[in-house]
Amino acid sequence: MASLKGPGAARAYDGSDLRIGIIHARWNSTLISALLDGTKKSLRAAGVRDENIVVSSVPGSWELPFGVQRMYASSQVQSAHSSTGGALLTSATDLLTSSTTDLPSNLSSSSTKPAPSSSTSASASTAPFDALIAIGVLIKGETMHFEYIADAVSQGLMRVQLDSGVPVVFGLLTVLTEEQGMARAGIEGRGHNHGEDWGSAAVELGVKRRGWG
Ligand code: DLZ
Repeated sequence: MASLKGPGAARAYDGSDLRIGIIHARWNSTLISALLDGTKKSLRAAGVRDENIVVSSVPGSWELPFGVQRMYASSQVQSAHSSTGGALLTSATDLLTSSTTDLPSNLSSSSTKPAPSSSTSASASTAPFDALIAIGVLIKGETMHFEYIADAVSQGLMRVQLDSGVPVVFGLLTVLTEEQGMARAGIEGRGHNHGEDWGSAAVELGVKRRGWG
């Protein structure tokens, strides 16, 4: 059925051999937690294995472009280490491929199995990420802060994906009120959880990146 809003129908993409990195800001953590859950739900529905979903966090949305860039670079280093049989990881690699959300335990998803690092799990992929998802929530305040951050983060994320050639899904909500954020995070049965669209976009782009057509 045609839809006015949203990404519309797409064929189902198989994410079973994809490795996906998620990096989220910790500001507005209730909304972030719901969006993260929605994202993981759709990744799993597309077949992405829990051990191949790596989640890390940064303080606020401003830090997302840097976090995404380093997370991807770290995965390349990690991949090179494992392909040469090296077990050593740099501290930066360890830090940025952390498998926990850093959200307080009451906000992070209890159903999420921590994704083990490649050196501790036989089944976890050690390949560089096929796609990354940057999640943040900016709520407009009384100053120009919102505009500056929203613009810089949007441009930064676009730059990372074009410079690196790895898709970076834009999971940045820019809302005027908390209410709007709740509707877009599907909280309390309201609206639609946009995280689900972000997970699907990551799988589609991760697959297409390997070969378009
Ligand atoms: C400072 C700030 C403000 C006021 N609002 C938000 C917000 O709504 N969402 C968000 O993700 N981050 C916010 N931040 C934090 C900045 O993104 C950043 O973490 C700090 O300025 C430190 O660089």
